[in-house]
Amino acid sequence: MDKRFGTRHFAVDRRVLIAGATVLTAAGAVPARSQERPMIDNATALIVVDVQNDFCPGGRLAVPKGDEIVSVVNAIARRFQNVVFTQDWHPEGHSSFASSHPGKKPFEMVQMPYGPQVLWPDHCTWDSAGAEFHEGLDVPHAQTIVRKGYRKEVDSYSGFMEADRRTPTGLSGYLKERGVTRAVVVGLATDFCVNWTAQDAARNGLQTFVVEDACRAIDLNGSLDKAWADMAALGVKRIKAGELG
Ligand code: VGL
Ligand code: ZN
Repeated sequence: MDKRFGTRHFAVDRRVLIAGATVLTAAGAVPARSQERPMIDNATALIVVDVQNDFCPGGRLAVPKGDEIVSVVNAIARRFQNVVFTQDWHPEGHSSFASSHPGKKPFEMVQMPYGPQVLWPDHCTWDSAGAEFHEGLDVPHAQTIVRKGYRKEVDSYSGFMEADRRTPTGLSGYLKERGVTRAVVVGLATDFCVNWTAQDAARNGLQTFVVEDACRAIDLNGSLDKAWADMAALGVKRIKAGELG
């Protein structure tokens, strides 16, 4: 091979430009079978947010069509070497539950010491079937599960930082220590936990993508439009699964 065009040149050639974003496929990666797409490079992590029974139809805080993402997530995840799951994980009587606030109903707001909080139906209580991952998820190579929302008095939509905005989960350090510089975020719900996780990924200096067809939203009072705008303001790129490269 011509020395001027070593592996570096080859790596650059494999970049795929998507709507101004650059998503990398691993340099020299060859798909296992010709119809499969190439592997995503090792510096990019897939963060699969809260694909749990309570957020799927039949669950206690069902996201409309939440289960439709499962096969999309499985297909995407097969191309990643680094996969992290987040898992919403609340004790009974969690302060984000309307049932913990006499006179309040689900989807009303309250003021918490850390700011406004939407009140939710009880969901994802540890030891409940609703907190388990959807049984169709098929990502055996996922390496880490970050649980969040386990402190009774503080919620955590983000996989990186609790709602008090002071208590990190450790995910940022985990990714940095492993040389991860880019994050692709999928899961439930687009306008809550995906949104906050993607925003925090960007704030932590990761180049961040949200795959919109691998997410579904709750959409409370315009929360979905606001989420996309807030993510865009932080440089988060909105892409479709077919655009991953
Ligand atoms: C979520 C509301 C409450 C989410 C979690 O995963 O988006 N939403 N807890
Ligand atoms: Zn929750």
